[in-house]
Amino acid sequence: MTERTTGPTTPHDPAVVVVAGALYDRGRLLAARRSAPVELAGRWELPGGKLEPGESPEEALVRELREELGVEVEPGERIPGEWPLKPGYVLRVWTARLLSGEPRPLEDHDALRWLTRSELDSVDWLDQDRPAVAEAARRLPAA
Ligand code: DCM
Repeated sequence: MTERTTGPTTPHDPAVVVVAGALYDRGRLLAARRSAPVELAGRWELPGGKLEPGESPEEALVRELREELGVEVEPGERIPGEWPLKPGYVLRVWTARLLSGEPRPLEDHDALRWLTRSELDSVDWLDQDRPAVAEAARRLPAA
């Protein structure tokens, strides 16, 4: 996807919102390993991306997961909270249900894993994603 090179330029600019999906399928949560940028590569995240002008967060989530993973999803509820990323960027997370397709790492990722609750600690999540992952995990059946 196109990468903004700068964040907001004045303290009065609102933060850029990054939406990510806690994507569920059959009692498992999808984790995606970033392939870029270099400082984030190899770490695992809830897949998503930046909100574009005029989009609702749910629309952005559907678009991002279509672009990045090749799947159709149905957004659910927002996971309460908001987490700072790099300066000027915040992360907000929605649950989402897989409607169709098998996720493939088409953009920004080089590996995907479906994790049961007991497997969630087996990947190295980005620090900023951990609170949302913990909250998402509460909604998964124990395995
Ligand atoms: N990001 C993150 N956690 C996520 C999704 C994205 O920390 N679950 C960060 C990585 C990038 C920025 O948000 O710095 C924009 O993401 P992308 O490059 O995927 O658009």
